[in-house]
Amino acid sequence: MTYTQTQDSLTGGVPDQGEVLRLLEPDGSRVADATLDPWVSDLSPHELRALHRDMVLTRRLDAEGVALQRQGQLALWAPCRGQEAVQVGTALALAPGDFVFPSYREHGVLLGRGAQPADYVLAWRGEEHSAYDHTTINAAPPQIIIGAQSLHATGWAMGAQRDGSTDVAVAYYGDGATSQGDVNEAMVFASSFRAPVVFVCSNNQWAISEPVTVQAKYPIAGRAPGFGIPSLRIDGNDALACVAAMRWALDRARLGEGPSFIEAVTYRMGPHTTSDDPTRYREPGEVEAWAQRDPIERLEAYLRAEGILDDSGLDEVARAADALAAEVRAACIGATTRAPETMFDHVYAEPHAGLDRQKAEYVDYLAGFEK
Ligand SMILES: Cc1ncc(C[n+]2csc(CCOP(=O)(O)OP(=O)(O)O)c2C)c(N)n1
Ligand SMILES: [Mg+2]
Repeated sequence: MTYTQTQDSLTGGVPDQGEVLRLLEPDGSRVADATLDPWVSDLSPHELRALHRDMVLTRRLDAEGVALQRQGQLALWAPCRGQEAVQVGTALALAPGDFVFPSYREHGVLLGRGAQPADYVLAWRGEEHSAYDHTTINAAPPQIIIGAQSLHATGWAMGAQRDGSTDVAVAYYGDGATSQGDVNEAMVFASSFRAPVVFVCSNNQWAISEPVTVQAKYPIAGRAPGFGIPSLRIDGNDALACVAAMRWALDRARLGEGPSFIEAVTYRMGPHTTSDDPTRYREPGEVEAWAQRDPIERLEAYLRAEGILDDSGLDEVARAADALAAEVRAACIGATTRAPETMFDHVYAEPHAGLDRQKAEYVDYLAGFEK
C-alpha cells in the first residue's frame, strides 16, 4: 500500500490490513511492483548474498542472546526472530554517515552498522550503560523508553539539515510505539521542518500482550500522510521490499524532500523478552501461520532459484553464524565486571553533588554486606 497523499488517509474506508507492497512472495517467487522495483534493480549477486548472510547471522546471534539469558549470563534479551528482513534490509540501504536510533530489539540493525561481538550483550549483562561507542557505528544506544528515539532521531536530523549534510537519521520502533505521544510529536516536527529522517515501524503484530488491532483501527502507515509524511506499507518479511522502501525513503531525505514513514508488516516469532510467556495470550496457530512466511527461507528460495546461492554457500554462512555466536558468547562471559558503584560514573559530564551523595550512600550500603 502506498500512502503518498494526505487524502488517502481520509477517504476510501479501511484498507485490507493484509494489503502490503512486496517483491518476494512467501515461497520466494519474484513479483513485480512498480513502486519498489526501481530501487533494487541494481542489487548485485554479491549484495544479495550479503543480505542473506546478515539475516542468518542475526538469527544466530539472537538465539545466542536468548541462550545466554537462560543460562544466567544476561539479565534480559529481546528476541528479534522473524524480524530479520526489516532490520537487515533497511540497514543495508544506509550510508556510513547516516545515524540510527534503534529500539531494544534491533540486533540486525546493529549488525548492519558493524557492531562488534561485545556490543550486543554488555549492556544487557549490566556491565555498561551503553556497550558501544555510538560515534563508531553511528548508532544510539538501544532505546527502552517506547518511542523516545523518534524525537532523538528527528532532532539529529534537524541538526544534520542545519549542518548542510546529506546524512539521514533513522528511528526504529514498533507498532505499539505509534500510540506514544513522542512518536506523534516527532512526526509533527519532522514534517514541519522537512527533517531528513526515516521512521521505520516494525509492525510485529504485538506490543507485549496487546495485539496491534486494539490500537490501530486503520493501517499504521495510513496515519503518516495526516502529518504530511509520505509512507509505504510493505511486507516486512520480504528483504527485497525492505531494501527498496528504505532506499526510497533515504533518497527523499537526501534530496531535501523531508521525512518518510515505512510500516514493515512482520511478526515477532518469540516472546516479547525473555521475561515474557506469549503462550498465555496468543494462539499457536497464529505463530505457525507466520512461520510459513519466514523471511530467511523466502530469500533463500529466491536466491537458490536464481543460482545465486547453493548448498556450499549456505554451509559457509552457517559456519560464519556459529563463529559470530561463539564470539558473542566469549565476549559476554569474559567481560570484566567493574565495581558496582561505577554505575554512577559518566552519567553527567560535569561533577554532580546529588549523584556523588547517592554514590557515597551506595558504597556504605555495599559495605554493610562485608560486616
Ligand atoms: C514509555 C514506556 N511505556 C511503557 C513501556 C513498557 N513497554 C516495554 S516494551 C512495550 C511494548 C512495545 O511494543 P512495540 O512498540 O510494538 O515494540 P515491540 O516490543 O513489539 O518491538 C511496553 C509497553 C516502556 N518501556 N516505555
Ligand atoms: Mg510490536
